[in-house]
Amino acid sequence: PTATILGYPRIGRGRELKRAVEAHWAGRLDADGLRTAEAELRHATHERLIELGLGRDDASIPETFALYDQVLDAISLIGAVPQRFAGREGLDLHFALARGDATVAPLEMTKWFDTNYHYLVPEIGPDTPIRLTDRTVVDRFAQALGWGVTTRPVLVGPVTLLALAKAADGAPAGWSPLERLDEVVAAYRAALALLAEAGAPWAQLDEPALVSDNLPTPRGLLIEAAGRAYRRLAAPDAGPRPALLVTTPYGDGAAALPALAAAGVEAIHLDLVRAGVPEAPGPRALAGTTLVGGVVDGRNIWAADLAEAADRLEALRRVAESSGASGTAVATSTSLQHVPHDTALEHWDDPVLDTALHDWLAFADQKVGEVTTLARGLRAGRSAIASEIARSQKVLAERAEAPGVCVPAVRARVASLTEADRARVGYPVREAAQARRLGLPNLPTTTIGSFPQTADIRRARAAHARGELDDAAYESRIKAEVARVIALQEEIGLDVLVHGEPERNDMVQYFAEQFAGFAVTREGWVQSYGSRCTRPSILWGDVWRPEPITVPWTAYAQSLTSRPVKGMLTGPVTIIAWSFPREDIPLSEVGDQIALALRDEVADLEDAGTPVIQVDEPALRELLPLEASRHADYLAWAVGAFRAATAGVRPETQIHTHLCYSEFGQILDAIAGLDADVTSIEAARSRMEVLPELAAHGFARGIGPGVWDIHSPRVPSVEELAGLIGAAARTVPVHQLWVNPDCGLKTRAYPETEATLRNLVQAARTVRERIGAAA
Ligand code: THG
Ligand code: ZN
Repeated sequence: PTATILGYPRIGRGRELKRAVEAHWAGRLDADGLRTAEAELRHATHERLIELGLGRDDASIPETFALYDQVLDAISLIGAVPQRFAGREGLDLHFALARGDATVAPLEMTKWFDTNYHYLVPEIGPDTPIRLTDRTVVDRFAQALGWGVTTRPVLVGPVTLLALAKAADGAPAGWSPLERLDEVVAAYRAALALLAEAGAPWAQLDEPALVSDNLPTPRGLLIEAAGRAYRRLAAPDAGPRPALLVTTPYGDGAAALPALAAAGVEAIHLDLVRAGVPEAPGPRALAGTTLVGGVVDGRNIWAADLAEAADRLEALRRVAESSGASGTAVATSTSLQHVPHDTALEHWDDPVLDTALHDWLAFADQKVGEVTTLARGLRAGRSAIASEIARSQKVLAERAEAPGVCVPAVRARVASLTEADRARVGYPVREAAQARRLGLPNLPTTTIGSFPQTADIRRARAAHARGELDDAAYESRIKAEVARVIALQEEIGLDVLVHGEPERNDMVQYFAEQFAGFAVTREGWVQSYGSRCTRPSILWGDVWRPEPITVPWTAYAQSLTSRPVKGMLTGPVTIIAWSFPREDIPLSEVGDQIALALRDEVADLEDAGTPVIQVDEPALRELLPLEASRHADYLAWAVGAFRAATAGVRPETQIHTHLCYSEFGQILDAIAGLDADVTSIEAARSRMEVLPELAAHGFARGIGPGVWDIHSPRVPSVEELAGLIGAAARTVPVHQLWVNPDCGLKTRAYPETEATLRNLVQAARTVRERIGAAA
């Protein structure tokens, strides 16, 4: 293929996948029905991609469908199922791995590289079975061939699969899943043989691990492992196989290029959005290999600068030619799974959407068009796409001049930020002032912020958005919900209460709707994990806060109770990470703009009498650049922005933050640097692995390791929770410890939420008594 994409959204233009799998889970759609829905969705996707210009017969259409997650599909492919799932099979096994069931905990879930997509973490030990046990990838190929489309099957590559795996329980200390590479490669080799037999001319193996310094195994060793793995996968004497395209999305794959080329794979993809065109590796170094230039951004929604992309492709072609490569092709930098389907699905007549924005954007379908345009330019010369390039230049020029893109007052305020604006008085002073003001017991209990979003509340919000419910009626509906949630928390006996966030759709979109500089979409869904989606906001202009956002709800909640109510905000890094940010100014500057808008909100909350304010940064780790050389710069601006948002408060105002998605190891300094008085973190699924690290790091402020894994409806018992709290209390001084769930409760239902919170409060009391008795 000369024009291709690494992957396409699988959720469906109308979120058909979400509806089908959720209907299956609810017992409303049987396994055959789900298979039929899958087939319809894949078939529609293939036809759409052909309509957009990809070839029907040349393997340029990638098959990246997965019912839940592409890593889960790779785990299934090689049969690497942990022992605790024994006795399950088929779709029941598949979804038990993903979501757990009545008796078994699911695989851990974490972020895919530096994206907001979550994958399931393979658990691999010395005894984990590994052999080809699943034909799904072959069946999907054969089915599409039956429809008359020659697809390119896509698999998570063997090195990436193992690099992302965690050692299974019971594995010896220091054991690495990569020790099983030979067996995994053998399973992949068997899968490739079946694909060849089914007639697949190409297969794609995604190896983003080869661009990351953020994995447990050093990158150099991963590249070496890839050299070995692909020598065996590509070996000419090992029987028939498809030609192999190995991709290196999300970062700079240049270091892996020589090893992959020497292994004999037929095509190598480089992400030329995140990295520059590599140096030519040597006169014959790429013989027999096609270089695939990922020049169209798969992560962002801005229309490409076609002139710049064409320059890059021409530079790549020179590298290819001087290294004896067999060709140059055009692709996206990453899978398009990170962007919505199609700008045409938006309601551009909607008064809240600035129609000018339409021209600035490219969602997945528009990006396919960009790829085919650039491929035409590469083939026939730049003059063949002159009109497309001219249009792209015109849009970029218009965008630069559009009102709101540069707001001088915002620029000036950011420029005048000083170090003093980012600093509070020392923690001991704050701790004493806060203890006096709040009067909390040891092991104070709280929640992360959101309470379950009932269907009724969702309906009210939707009706209000459509204008069918007037402001007054909406406000009283939300107030009633806040009052209910406050009363419930008082009755359960929690110490620091929240208003429950019934007015929020999403913790980023809610703020994006109120800040200047953002647009939100109605149909721009992107898969977050499994059937869950978000609609990332579009951060296109300078950011500022026209008026207070959360203050009325928080103040109302506080008026109902004598216990402290925590105000809830989303931090600058998370707002950036879960939006599609502008790229015409540095992210550090965008971060400070958002920080100052939040600083205004924090000041107003404080003035309204809010004693505790939480600024969530769950995405702090997510935006950590994959290259170690870029960590320090990122962490400096990320921490600086958080501090600019929060450091304006008085000592007696307690600042909380919340982080999730574990793997805090590399950012412990930054967590301490946030200087929050209390930090709650996800810890239940990883069984508190982070606590010893934090303790060893000398972390001296409040810490709330999550004791309830909110990703599952399972209700932990008082004893189980008390055990976790007790374990935490052996690692961290009791006066620092808080007791809370892992994350917000908005995806949970009330029955398990109430039951667990009661157990959690009881468990905290039990441990307080035990500790009191021991003291
Ligand atoms: N907001 C955004 N990104 C996120 C989260 C978030 N990324 C990480 C994490 N939280 C992902 N978690 C979820 C949890 C629930 C849902 C999506 C991501 C969810 N989505 C609804 C659905 O798919 O039905 C739609 C929500 C809506 O109506 O807006 O439940 O919190 N940006
Ligand atoms: Zn969380």
